[in-house]
Amino acid sequence: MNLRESLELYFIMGSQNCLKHPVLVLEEAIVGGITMFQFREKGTKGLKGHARVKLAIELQHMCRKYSVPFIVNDDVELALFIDADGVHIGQEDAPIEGVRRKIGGKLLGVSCHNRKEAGLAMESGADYLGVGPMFPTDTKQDCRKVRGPGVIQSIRAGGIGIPLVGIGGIHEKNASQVLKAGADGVAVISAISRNPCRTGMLARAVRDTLLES
Ligand code: FQP
Ligand code: MG
Repeated sequence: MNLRESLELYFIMGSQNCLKHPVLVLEEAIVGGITMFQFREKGTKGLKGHARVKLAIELQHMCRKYSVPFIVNDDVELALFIDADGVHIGQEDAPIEGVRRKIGGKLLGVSCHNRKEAGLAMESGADYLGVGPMFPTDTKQDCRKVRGPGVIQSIRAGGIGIPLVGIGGIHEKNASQVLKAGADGVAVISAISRNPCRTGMLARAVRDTLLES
């Protein structure tokens, strides 16, 4: 699968987002139709140390079983240690060029909030962008102000064509707005982690919108 296709329905989570065991949540999400996964174990409720690494490996094995790309959030050393498929970093994390040098050919995703950050991320070696927040969300406490799908239109209008997902407050009812604005896919945490049995509904909403356009 190429990267653009893998970004269609990008599921992000850690144990702090789940109401049952994260491995069960992930398998249900994969069966429901997610196309990429990001391990984001962080915050005061997140696992630490050995337990965190152990969970990462368990989730990575589940992804391998179904050939779903496995990305690590923030932690470049963990991604290298377990040989993940890639890393996702934000504007407040390590500098993009340095991470690119460390990870070689692994996938590199970068969070962006506007056209300027998107352009710089692309020049610095990002493979894909995560743009948001699209809508209000409670999942991330240190979240920036809501941009709306319009920021994706402005990034595309600015000539930035690399693979890109929208993130923040996305669910089956508003996903189509994000795709119609020019995203290749949507990234979600709560929409799936709190309700993995509904993954199929979201996957179909995304698929149908992409087929229409
Ligand atoms: N986009 C994506 C993705 N994944 C993310 N984790 C973020 C944006 C947010 O560093 P960041 O990244 O701003 O915050 P945090 O490390 O708390 O997640 F594109 F993959 F959907
Ligand atoms: Mg980060």
